[in-house]
Amino acid sequence: MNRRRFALSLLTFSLGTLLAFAGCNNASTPEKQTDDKSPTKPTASTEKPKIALIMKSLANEFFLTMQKGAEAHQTKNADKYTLLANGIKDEQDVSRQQQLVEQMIAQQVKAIVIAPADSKSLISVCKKAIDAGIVVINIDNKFDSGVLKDQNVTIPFVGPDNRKGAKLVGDALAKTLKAGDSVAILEGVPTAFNAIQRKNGFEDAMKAANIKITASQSANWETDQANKVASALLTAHPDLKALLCANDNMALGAVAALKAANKTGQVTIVGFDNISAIQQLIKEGGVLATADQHADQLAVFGIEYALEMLAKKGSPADKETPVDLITKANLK
Ligand code: ALL
Repeated sequence: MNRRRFALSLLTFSLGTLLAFAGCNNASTPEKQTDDKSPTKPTASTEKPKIALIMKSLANEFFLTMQKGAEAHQTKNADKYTLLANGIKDEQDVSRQQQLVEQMIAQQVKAIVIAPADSKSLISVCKKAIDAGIVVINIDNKFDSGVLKDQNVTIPFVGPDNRKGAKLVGDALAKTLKAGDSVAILEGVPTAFNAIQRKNGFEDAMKAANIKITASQSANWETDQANKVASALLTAHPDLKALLCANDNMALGAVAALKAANKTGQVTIVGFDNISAIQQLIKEGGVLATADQHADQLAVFGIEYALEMLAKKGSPADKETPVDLITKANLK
């Protein structure tokens, strides 16, 4: 390798390391601003819009992937906007997300793209943002339409049809079971609309195949909780043939519970998200299927829509984004 190429790879390596560090740091100190690299601050009139991305737990690979996707998009579009990426530490820390929205209002961002931890309780603070002239785009987990209506707010949802995604996963599972078999569902946070929709989608698939849902319990999207819930379910219902998990983190907890109960291979696990740990398990046969809702693109779709809204101030409408079934057969 000549000296120039060596210097170049060293630079790429250091940059990579730096970015990796920024990512790690982000998980423990979630607030972070991803700004452009221009040495001089633009004047007020030419200033690019600041877009805030507010996510949920950055301890979940799903949101790290989402953040990386958003950052890559901002880098490619550095002339169009600056990005403030924020997350929380605990899946259910709704009040921290509320504070983040307040902070973004105070920082006078032009748009907020939010994946709410709860579908109802973040609407008021988002309304406050809208009243302050900020464009708010809801991604990933849809706000409750009843509460939006009650509060007289319109917030467009850019995200997948979670019921459809869960149905795809449930159908793939049903093909491996027979009518009358019994299964259990591990639900996400019960106040999150996407958790409810995934439960519905799993139920649709099981009903269509005449499979009995013996139990359905929340493990709040968390691996540890899923591990406990799954262990208890395996003991209480020794005839269970499958565990349908509303996200991959919970599927990981269920896989560990199976192992601890010496039941690997006897109970089928399915998940939702297509995180790397699950891809590995799908390849090895420990997990049958998951749904890919394209975490790397989810925030990007929301950001692009926010930019569009900022440019032409049209009336906001929901946009459906893709969700695909992932099994061993189509896993790259
Ligand atoms: C949902 C996402 C993911 C994720 C979960 C945990 O909103 O769609 O499935 O695993 O949040 O926060």
